[in-house]
Amino acid sequence: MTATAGRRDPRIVIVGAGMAGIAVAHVLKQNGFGDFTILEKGSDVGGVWHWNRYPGLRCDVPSYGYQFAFAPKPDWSHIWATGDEIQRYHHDLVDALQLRSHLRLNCEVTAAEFTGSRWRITTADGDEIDADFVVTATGVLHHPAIPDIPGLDSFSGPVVHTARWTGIETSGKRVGVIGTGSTGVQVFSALQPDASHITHFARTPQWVMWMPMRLRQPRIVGRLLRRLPRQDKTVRLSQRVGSDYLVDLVIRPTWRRRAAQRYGWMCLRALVRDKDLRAKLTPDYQPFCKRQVLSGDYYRRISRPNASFVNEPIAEITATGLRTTDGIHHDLDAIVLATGFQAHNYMRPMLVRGRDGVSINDAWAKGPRAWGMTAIPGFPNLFMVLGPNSPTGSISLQHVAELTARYITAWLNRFRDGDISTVEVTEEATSRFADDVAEAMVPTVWNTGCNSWYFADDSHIDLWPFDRKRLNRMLSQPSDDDYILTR
Ligand code: N01
Repeated sequence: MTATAGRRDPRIVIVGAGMAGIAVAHVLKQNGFGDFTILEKGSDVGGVWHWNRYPGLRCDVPSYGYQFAFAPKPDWSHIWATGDEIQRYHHDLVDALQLRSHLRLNCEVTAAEFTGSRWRITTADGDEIDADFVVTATGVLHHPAIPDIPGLDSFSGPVVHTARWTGIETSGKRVGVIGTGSTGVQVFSALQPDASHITHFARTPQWVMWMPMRLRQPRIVGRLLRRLPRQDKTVRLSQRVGSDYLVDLVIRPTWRRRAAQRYGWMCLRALVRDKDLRAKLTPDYQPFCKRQVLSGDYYRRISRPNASFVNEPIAEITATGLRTTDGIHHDLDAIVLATGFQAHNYMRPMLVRGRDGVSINDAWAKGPRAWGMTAIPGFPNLFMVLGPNSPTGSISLQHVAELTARYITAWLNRFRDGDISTVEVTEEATSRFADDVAEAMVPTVWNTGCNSWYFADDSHIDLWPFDRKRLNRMLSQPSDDDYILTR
C-alpha cells in the first residue's frame, strides 16, 4: 500500500475483466483509488462476451437496458444487440475509461491466500502479487459443462462446446445440437439454414417465447436518445422498469405471471402447426421456471424439412453419430454441445485460502454462500461481485455490479482513512441472509418443479428472490454490526 499524508492507498487486485470487473475498476477510479490491477485470464476483456462466439449469439435483454448507466450507448444497431456489438462496447469502454494501464490480460490467477494482514495472489506464470483487498469478478456462466455421455471421445468429427467455439464447418453437413437452453436455441436457429440436416437433441424441452430478436433500432431513436440531457438516468429508468416487471413475474404467483405464461403456450400453439412436433416440444413445467428462452425464429426453423427434434434420451456417442435409447442411430458430421455451464463454481478452481488457512472448497462444502452476494465469512478483505444469489434471472446485472462495487468502495474508503485494517462478514449475518433467501424462494416460479442451472444442489436455488428496492437497500450502506473489524 502507498501512504500519503496519513492516508494509505490500498493495493487492490480485481480478478476478471468481464462486465463486473469493468464496473469495479470504473468505480475505484471514480473514487480516487489508483493502486489497482485487473488480472484477466483471457486474451481480451468482456467475460462471457469474449468467450462466447457461437453463430447466432445475441443478447436476450434489450440493449438499452443491457449496458452501464455510467457509460450509455444510445446508438445500438439492434433492439437486442449481437454478441459482437456488445463485445465492442466493452472494448471501447475500457479505452474510454482509461482502464488499460491497470489491466493484465492472459494472466490467470491460480491461488489467493490471506496471510493474516494481506492477500498473496499467485498467477499461472508463477508471479506473486500482494494486495490489501481482493475483488473477485469471475462471472457465473464461465466454466463450460461438458456432458458425461458415453463415447463422447470416440466421435470422429468435430465436437465443440458453444462457449469455446472454434469455427467448425457446418454448412452442408449433418449437425447435431445437444441442449435446448438459450444458447442451444440460438445456435440451432443460426445453423439450420445451411446444414444439410440438423437435429436438436433435447433432454428437456423448453418454453420458447416469440420476440422480434432481429429488430433493428431505427437510427432516429439513437439520435433522439443521444440528445437527452441525462442519459444515465434514462438507462437507469429502463433498467428499473424492466427489472420491476420481471421480478413481479418470477417471485410472486399472480395473474400477471399467469398471463405471461399463457403467452408462452400461445407461441407454441400458433407457431408449431404439426401436432406431433408440438407434443414433443411441449414442456411439462411452467414457463419462466427455467431461464426463459426468447427467439424470433426457433419454432419456424425446427419445423423445416432439414430439421428434427429428438427428445429420446441419448444412450451413447459413436464414431459416426449418436444413438438414442430407442436404438436409433443418428448419423452426424459435427456435434455442438450447447450444454451450459458449471454455474456455481464462481472463483473456483482458484485455490482461495482465507483466515486460518480455510479453503473456499471447505467453506463452501455445502454449496456457495455469501452475505449479500459479496462477503464470505472467514475471508477478510475479499469481496465478490455477482457472487451467490445474484439476480441473474431478474434484475439488471450491470446495475448490481455497479452497486456492489460502490458497497465495496465504502469499506475501501475506511481502510484508506485508517479506520479499519481488515473487514470480515460474520457467520451470523451470512446465515440470517441465507435463511431469508430460502424463505423468500418458496413462492418463486423457479421453485415450481423443473431442473435448471439455477439449482446449486437439489434444494438450493442460487438466485435473488427479492425485489430491486431490497437489493438497493442492502447494498446502500455497510453495517458494522454484520462485520468483524480490526483497526
Ligand atoms: O445453458 P442451459 P445455456 N445430455 O444450462 C442440456 C445465458 N444466456 O448455455 O434442461 C443432454 O440453460 C440441458 O438439459 P436440461 C442465459 O442466462 C444468455 O443454454 O438440463 N442434454 C439444457 O437443455 C441462459 O440461461 C444469452 O434437461 C444436456 C442445456 O443442455 C444461460 O446463459 C444467450 C446434458 C443447457 O442449457 C445458460 O444457457 C445464451 C446432457 N448430459 C445464454 N447436459 C443471452 O442472450 C446438459 N444438457 C443473454
